[in-house]
Amino acid sequence: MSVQTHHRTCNLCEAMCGIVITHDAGQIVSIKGDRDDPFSRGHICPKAVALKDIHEDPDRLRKPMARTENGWQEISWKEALDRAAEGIARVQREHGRNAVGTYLGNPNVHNTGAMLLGRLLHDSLGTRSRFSATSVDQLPHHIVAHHLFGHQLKIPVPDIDRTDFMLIIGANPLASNGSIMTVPDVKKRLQAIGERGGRVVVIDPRRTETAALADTHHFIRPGSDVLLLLSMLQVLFAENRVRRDHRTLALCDGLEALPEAVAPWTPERVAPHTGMSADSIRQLVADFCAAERAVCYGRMGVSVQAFGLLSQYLVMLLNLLTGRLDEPGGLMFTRPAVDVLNHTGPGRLGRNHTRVRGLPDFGGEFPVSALAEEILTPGDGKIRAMVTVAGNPVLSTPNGGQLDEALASLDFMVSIDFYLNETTRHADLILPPVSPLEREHYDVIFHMLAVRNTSRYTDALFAAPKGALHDWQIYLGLADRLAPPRSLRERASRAWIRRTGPKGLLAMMLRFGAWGRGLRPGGLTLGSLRRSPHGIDLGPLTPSLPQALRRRDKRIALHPEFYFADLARVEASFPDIELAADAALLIGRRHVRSNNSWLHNSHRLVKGPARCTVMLHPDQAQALGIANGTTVRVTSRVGSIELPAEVTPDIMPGVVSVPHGWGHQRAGIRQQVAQQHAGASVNDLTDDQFIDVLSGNAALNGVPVTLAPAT
Ligand SMILES: Nc1nc2c(c(=O)[nH]1)N[C@H]1C(S)=C(S)[C@@H](COP(=O)(O)OP(=O)(O)OC[C@H]3O[C@@H](n4cnc5c(=O)[nH]c(N)nc54)[C@H](O)[C@@H]3O)O[C@H]1N2
Ligand SMILES: Nc1nc2c(c(=O)[nH]1)N[C@H]1C(S)=C(S)[C@@H](COP(=O)(O)OP(=O)(O)OC[C@H]3O[C@@H](n4cnc5c(=O)[nH]c(N)nc54)[C@H](O)[C@@H]3O)O[C@H]1N2
Ligand code: SF4
Ligand SMILES: [Mo]
Repeated sequence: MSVQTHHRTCNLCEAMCGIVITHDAGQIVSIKGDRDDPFSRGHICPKAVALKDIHEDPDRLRKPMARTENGWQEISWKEALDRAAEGIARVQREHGRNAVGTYLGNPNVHNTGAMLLGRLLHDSLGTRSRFSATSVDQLPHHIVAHHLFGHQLKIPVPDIDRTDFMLIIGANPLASNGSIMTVPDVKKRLQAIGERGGRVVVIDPRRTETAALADTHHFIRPGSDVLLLLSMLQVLFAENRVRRDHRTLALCDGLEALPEAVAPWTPERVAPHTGMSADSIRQLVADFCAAERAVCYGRMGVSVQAFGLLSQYLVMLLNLLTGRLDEPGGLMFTRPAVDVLNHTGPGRLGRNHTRVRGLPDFGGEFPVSALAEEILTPGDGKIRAMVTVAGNPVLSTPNGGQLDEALASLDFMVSIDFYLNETTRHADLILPPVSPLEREHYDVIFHMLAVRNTSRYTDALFAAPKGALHDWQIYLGLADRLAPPRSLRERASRAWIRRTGPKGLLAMMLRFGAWGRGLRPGGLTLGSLRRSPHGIDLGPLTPSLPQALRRRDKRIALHPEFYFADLARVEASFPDIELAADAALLIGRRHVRSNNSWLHNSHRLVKGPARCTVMLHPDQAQALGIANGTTVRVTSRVGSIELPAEVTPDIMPGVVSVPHGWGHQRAGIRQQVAQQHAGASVNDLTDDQFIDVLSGNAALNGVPVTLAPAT
C-alpha cells in the first residue's frame, strides 16, 4: 500500500487545529499542521502528534475489563454491558435512582457522539446526582450567559483578530491555546494586535508565556480580581466614561443599580489587597476606554476562585458599559453551523441543592466539590454507585484524596474510558470506547466559541476494530438494557440512532442550521463539508443583537440584586490577613505539552526536565532555605505533597504555582510512561470546602498553603 493523506481536526483542546495525517497500511507516518485550513493556517502544538501515541499506546484499553479477585480480566462487550446494567439497576432498585451518580469529564466536550447522544445515557439512568468538570472550570461563564442572554451556551467570545486592546485576566493562551475562545494560532494573532498598533495587557499572579509577549503585565494577588474589577467599574462611573449612548446599553435591564453598588470600591481602597497601584488601575481604565476597539477576556484564573462568578459578571459588565459587546474587536456572538442551543436547556441555578452542604445545581448538575461528601455521608439519598465518563476526578477535582477514598467505598462503579487511571482503577467495570482516530469528528461546541464562523467535518481515519464500540454505542448498549423503548416511536428513534449514529443528527442539524438551506440545495451540508477537507471559513463574527438574545423579551437582564448580594462576602473577605513567611497562596499552571491528567503516557510529551514543580519567588525561597530543585513540602488544610522547587522571579512574592493532572504514583494504574513521570497531584492540596458559594464552582486558585523544605 502507498502512503495516504487524511485531513482532520485535532480534538485534544479547544483550538480545533486542522491537521494532516499521513499513514501507510494502518500505520501513522506523520502528523502535521494543515496549511490549507483557513482558520488554523497550519498551526499545531506539540500535542497533535500525541494522537498517534494515544492510538498506538499499548496501555490504551481496547476490551472491556472487569475487576476480579485476581486482578483485571478482559470480558466480552455483551457480558460487560449486561453486568454494568445489572449493577446499576440493582443499586437503583434498592436505593432509588439518585443513588447512582455520574461524572462527565472534559474530553466528552471534544467527542461528537458523546455530545450529540449523551442524553441516551442520562435518560436511561434517570438520576439527579449529576456532576462534571464544569464546576472546576467554566461554570461562571454559563451562569452569566444564562442570566444576561437567556441561555447557558450563549457566550460571547473576544474578537481577537480585530481588537486594538486586549485585556487578558487569568488566562494563559500561549500554554492553553485558548479557552472559551477557540483561537488556533493564538500567538500570531496576539502579535498581530501589536503589529496593527494595538496593545495586549495581562493581569496574572505569574509572568506567564502570554504575559511575556504582552505590552504590559501586572501581578495581581490571587483571588482579588473581584476588587480590581469593581474598582474599574467605579472609575467608569466616577469619571463618566460609561458609553450610555451605545445600543447594547439600551437593551439592558438593571443598569440603574450599578453606580451605587460599585461606588465604595475606589482604586485607592482596593490597591493594597490586589497588589496593583491605584494609578495603574486608573490608567488601565483610561487606556481601555481610549482604544477604538477593546475587549476584556477573563478565564480560568478568574473563574476558578472564591469570587469566580461575581468576577466573570464584572468582566461582562466592563465590556458592556464600555460599548464593547456585540462590536467588532470586542466580545461577539458566533453564528454556528450546528447550533446545539436549540437542543440544550437554557440552564437554571438552584433548582435543586446537594443533600449534605446545600450547594445549588446549575443546568441539572451539582458542584463536583460536593461529590465525595455525597458518597461518604451516611443517610437517605447517599450516592452508592458511580458512572464516570471520560474523566479523572481523583486528579482533577479538589481534595482528590478524599474522593479517592469515597470511590473506593462505593457499592458499584462503571467507567467509560480507555485508560486505567487514578479514577477508573476504582471501577468494577471499565468500558473503553474507540480511539479518537477511529471516529468521525465535528466540533459541536467549539465552533460555537470560535473567533471566526467556521465549519469543519472529519470522517474517521481508521475503521473501528471489529466489535469495538464508540462512546455513544456504549450509551446505547446501556440504554437498551436499562430503559428499553416503550412505544413504537421510541423504538423507531432508537433504531435510527443505532443506524446513523451522531452523523445522522449532525447532517440534520447542519441542514436546518443558520448556514444550511433546509431541503434546498446550495447550503452547508455534511456532503459539502466532506468535499472541503480543510474546513470552510464563514467569515468574521457579525453584530447580532438583539436577535441573538435567547430571552423571550429580547432584553439583557443584568440581575444586579443576585450578583451584588455577594458584595457582603467580598466585604468580609478583605482586608485579608498578612501572610506568614512560610505561607503562600496556591495557583495552577498549564504547559503546552500537557493536557489535564491524560497525556502523560506519551513519552515525547513528558520527556525532558520535570514539569510538575512548585514555582516560588526567590525572596521566599531564600527565607525558607529552598533552592532550585530542593524538594519542598507544600501543605494545605486537606493534605501535603512533595515536589521539586522552581525558584523564579516570574511569580509574585507570596504565591506558589503547581500544575494539575500529575500524581501518577497511586497504585493500580496502567500507564507505564506516566508512572515513570509521576509528579504530585495539586488537587491533594486544593480544598473541597473552598468554593465560590455563589456558583458552587471550586476555588482552585488562591488556596492557602505553607511551605517547607522536605526532610
Ligand atoms: N488544580 C487544578 N485542577 C484542575 C484544573 C486546574 O486548572 N487546576 N483544571 C480543571 C479543568 S479546566 C478541567 S476541564 C478538568 C479536567 O478534568 P477531567 O475531565 O476529570 O480529567 P481529564 O484529565 O481531562 O481526564 C480525561 C479522561 O478521559 C479519557 N478520555 C479521553 N478521550 C476520551 C473519549 O473520547 N471517550 C472517553 N470515554 N474517555 C476519554 C482519558 O483517558 C482520561 O482518563 O480538570 C480541572 N482540574
Ligand atoms: N496545554 C494545555 N492546554 C490546555 C489544557 C491543558 O491542560 N494543557 N487544558 C484545557 C482546558 S480543559 C482549559 S479549561 C483551558 C484553560 O485555559 P486558560 O484559562 O488559559 O488556563 P491556564 O493556562 O490555567 O491559565 C490561567 C491563568 O490564570 C492565572 N491565575 C491563577 N489564579 C489567578 C487569579 O486569582 N487571578 C488572575 N488574574 N489570574 C490567576 C494563572 O497563573 C494562569 O496563568 O486550557 C485548555 N488547554
Ligand atoms: S493547539 Fe495543539 S492540542 Fe490544541 S487543537 Fe491545536 S494541535 Fe491540537
Ligand atoms: Mo477545562
